Amino acid sequence: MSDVVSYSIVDGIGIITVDNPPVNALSQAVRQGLLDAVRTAQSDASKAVLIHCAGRTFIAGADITEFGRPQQEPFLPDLLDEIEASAKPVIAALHGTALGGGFETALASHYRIALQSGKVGLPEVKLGLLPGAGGTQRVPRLASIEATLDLILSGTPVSANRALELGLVDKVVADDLYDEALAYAKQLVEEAAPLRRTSELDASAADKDLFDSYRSNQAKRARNLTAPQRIVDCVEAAATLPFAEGQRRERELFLECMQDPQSRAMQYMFFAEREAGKIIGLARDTQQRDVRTVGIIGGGTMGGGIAMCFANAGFPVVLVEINDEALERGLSIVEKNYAGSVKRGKLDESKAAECRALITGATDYAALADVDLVIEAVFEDPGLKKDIFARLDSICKPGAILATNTSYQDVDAIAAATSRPEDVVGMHFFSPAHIMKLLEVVRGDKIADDTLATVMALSKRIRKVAVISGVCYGFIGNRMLGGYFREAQLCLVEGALAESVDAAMYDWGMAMGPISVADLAGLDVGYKARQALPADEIGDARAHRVPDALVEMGRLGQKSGAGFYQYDPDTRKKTSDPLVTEVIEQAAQDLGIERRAIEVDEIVDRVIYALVNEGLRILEEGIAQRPGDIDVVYVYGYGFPAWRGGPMYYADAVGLDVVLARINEFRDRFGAENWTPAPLLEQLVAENMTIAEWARK
Ligand code: 3H9
Repeated sequence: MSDVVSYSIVDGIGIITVDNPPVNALSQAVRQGLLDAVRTAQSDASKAVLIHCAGRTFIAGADITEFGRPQQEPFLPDLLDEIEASAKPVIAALHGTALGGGFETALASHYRIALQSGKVGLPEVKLGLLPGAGGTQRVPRLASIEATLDLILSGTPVSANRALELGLVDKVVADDLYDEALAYAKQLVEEAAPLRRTSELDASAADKDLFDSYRSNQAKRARNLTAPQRIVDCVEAAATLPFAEGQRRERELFLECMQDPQSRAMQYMFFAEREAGKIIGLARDTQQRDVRTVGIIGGGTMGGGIAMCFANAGFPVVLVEINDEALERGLSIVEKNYAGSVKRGKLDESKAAECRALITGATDYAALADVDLVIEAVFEDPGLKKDIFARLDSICKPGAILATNTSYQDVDAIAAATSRPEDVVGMHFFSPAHIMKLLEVVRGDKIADDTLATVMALSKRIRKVAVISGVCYGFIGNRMLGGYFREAQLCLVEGALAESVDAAMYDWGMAMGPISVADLAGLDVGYKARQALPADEIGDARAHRVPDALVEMGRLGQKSGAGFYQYDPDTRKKTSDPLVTEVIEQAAQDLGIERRAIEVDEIVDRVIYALVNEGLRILEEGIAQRPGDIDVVYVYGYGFPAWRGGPMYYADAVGLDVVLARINEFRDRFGAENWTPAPLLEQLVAENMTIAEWARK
């Protein structure tokens, strides 16, 4: 029939097989193949039609690589209408992840059988889209309105068994999906089962208040996002209009999403995330080391969180601390975190107990002699870290990977403390490590290819999004953050208030304003780090004036109950503190700065363009492999809004000439020390090129 869709008749059943690796996405060729096969089946000897897929999954959705180009016929909604209109029963056999347009194909079939290990879902919202091939109209004809909205608005797939409970599939089997599906099809033929067309069923009912409450809830939870509101509109249309009219509404709103810059940014992020895992200069099939056991040095918040990441993925972990007391404290934090995960419904009790049992403790480095990977997670003291690596060198078995979880330090210098720098790598986790998705993998000068390839593959097993960074102070994320925080702090002394800087950035889309982030991280962390640095590396001293004054007043941030804000000891709810405004005003006076009103636009541009400018330097120096990697770091590690696509994508979207003009304006107003445009920015503007175009060269 075609390269990607084949058709044959087995035992009277027309078997359509989709075989379009890696995930059987609905490319034009697959859509055409499906249409041809369904049409053939209408007039041949088959009595029913079975759609199934080769490889690891049923169709995982529309082919996202085709988005943004003119769509070619057959269009998916038309194809699915034709499948549903088939005069012979159509059965979909689901395994792997039946997602998006793939699940919509199943919903347009008359019966659905699924493998127990399979999942179904409509993740379009994660791409800034809505299910555009009948998903918003057919799901509420099988499941309740609440279940429909929860499924589509979360974008999170559900298990086959849950789908059965919801009425979204008809039968779940433990294994042998193909044989079971064939038998099911034959049984339906024998029973002369009706053509159960989903579009002909009545949609579930719900009153207007329910839709409105979802709208207002989404306005808070999915702040600034347009797709969730359109999804509620579509499902309301399903509940109130005949199928064909609802479908028209879905089409209109789907096309609106497609035109929306938010969706383009989120599609870009989808591919940037996958691209980040690829190591430039290394073959995809580079040999990997076998990692089965893990040792972690340091049972603090970070070490405990890292231990959980590995235990959750099934690795036995030994946590090493300096004495019994510290070890007990570390293990009790792990215990508390697991209890929290159970309470929040993230893990069930037995799974949590299973994971917890994988973590053991020790107070002697001898426990690390046989592990395959050691991660050092002690506090940021370069001397201590080097001592630890020298000890590991003498204790660990040959071939063990030795990783440091430093956020700033020179990984090459740490590697040089061992006789095996090829085995040393940076693994910079973000706090809380068992929750945050990002992992910066730091590639030292002497690292072996198989060390790097192993760590990148491992990061996928522990469900992190890994990005490779070269060695520099702060790597990609924290290095860029320097300018971001500097400008936020300078805005304060020049005239803004903590609340107005936070509000400007939060409203722009950041998960949290920079001043609140500083309080959360602890103002003493930067204070101590600055004291360890030579004066010429501290940066603009005016920017540290207020946080340093607060630390010296004992206001360390959230953990001490006060920093830039006051925190309720029980709820951690923050309130403004007039005393902080006084500290800011005093700092301005001491610095001879006359405070002025600062517009929101100025706050946003200073803070974000500082990020962009440093990002361009990082690119130019080759610290990041590609602009998308920087974007992934910021979206997954620093709360940058995915719908703006990360700082590099954002700069291209604004226009590099606009960014350069504004940076030049800031240079003229505030001085070249903080505002010298990155050479790459000037070069790209001169050559009339975007960052994305430069990266493709
Ligand atoms: C939609 O369906 C719209 C409709 O409602 C309406 C239309 C009118 N297209 O993630 P992985 C590639 S919107 C093209 O590493 P995993 C991916 O780039 C769509 N390519 O594997 C990667 O390529 P490479 C709704 C796709 O096992 C390779 O496959 N569907 C697509 O960790 C492996 O991917 C979704 O949003 C695609 N749809 O996870 C599902 N999907 O190797 C999106 C994947 O060159 N996909 N690729 O880097 C996923 O969630 C995961 O990929 C999946 C597998 C769970 C399927």
